[in-house]
Amino acid sequence: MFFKKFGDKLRSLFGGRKIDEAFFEELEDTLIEGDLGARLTEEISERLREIARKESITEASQLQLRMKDILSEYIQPYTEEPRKGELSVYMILGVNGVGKTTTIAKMSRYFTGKGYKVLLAAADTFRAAAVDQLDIHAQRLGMRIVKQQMGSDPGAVIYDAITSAQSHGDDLILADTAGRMHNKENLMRELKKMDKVIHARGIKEENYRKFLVIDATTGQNGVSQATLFNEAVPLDGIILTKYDSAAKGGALVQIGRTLSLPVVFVCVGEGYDDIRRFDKDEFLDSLLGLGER
Ligand SMILES: Nc1nc2c(ncn2[C@@H]2O[C@H](COP(=O)(O)OP(=O)(O)OP(=O)(O)O)[C@@H](O)[C@H]2O)c(=O)[nH]1
Ligand SMILES: [Mg+2]
Repeated sequence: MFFKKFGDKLRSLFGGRKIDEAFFEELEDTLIEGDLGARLTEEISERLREIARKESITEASQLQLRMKDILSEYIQPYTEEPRKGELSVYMILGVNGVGKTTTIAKMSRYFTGKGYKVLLAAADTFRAAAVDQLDIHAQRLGMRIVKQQMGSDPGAVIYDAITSAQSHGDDLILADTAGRMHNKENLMRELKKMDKVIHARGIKEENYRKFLVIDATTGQNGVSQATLFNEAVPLDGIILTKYDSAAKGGALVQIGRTLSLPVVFVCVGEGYDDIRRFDKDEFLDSLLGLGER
């Protein structure tokens, strides 16, 4: 069988058939496959069964929009913008290889395009290549960057970045962080150090944000990552990457439902412009196979 996009599957499932037990069973299997998780799948299925019962709905097609209403309650866009004329620090977190560094490059271009003065901070000092990688993006995009040698204290990089941004009148620091799978204690310790520096340098709480990058191709793992990180440091939002490689966004709905974290950006490719603000309507339409994406 060929891999069929989740939305296409749902579209054909909802199309032209009567509601019966087999329909709900197929729906549940499809939702599980789409990374919505067992608990949430059951909840959605139950709610749809109840709607069908109460409203005497017999056509499956009539439930497709109702499912959108249900998912719509679970997932929200992150709507806050950085404040111009004040310094904000966005820490970009996430496990190995999810796309942190690439996303920072994209975000720097996005915010520069909106008139923000952006500074990059190479606070992933764990790998030598990590600093170089961000540096190459900075050069290509003409962004300012603050970096130190590999192995230096990420807190010190943040400290330098804040000093530099303040004297330069920047609005926004985008900080890359190390992606190795920390255990929770290590993760907390590292982030606490950076936290301390950020607070000590007078960055206001409302201008300090921690966003977690989740790779759409990792499915259910994304949910565990979000849970783990959010326990270690309260997160402010999620960025979904590689949505072009796997148009399965079910994990995002689960994260929204269980952790109440809003979605900031969705990334859809390796190019600098392959980044979109999260548009709930568009996202749910594509997830559910409603109309064209
Ligand atoms: N197709 C696709 N590829 C992406 C996207 N975002 C990032 N990538 C690719 O994913 C790979 C890893 O990206 P990085 O930005 O290096 O990820 P990272 O989280 O910084 O990785 P580490 O620093 O090793 O932890 C690269 O090959 C990127 O080009 C995306 O939205 N779509
Ligand atoms: Mg990186």
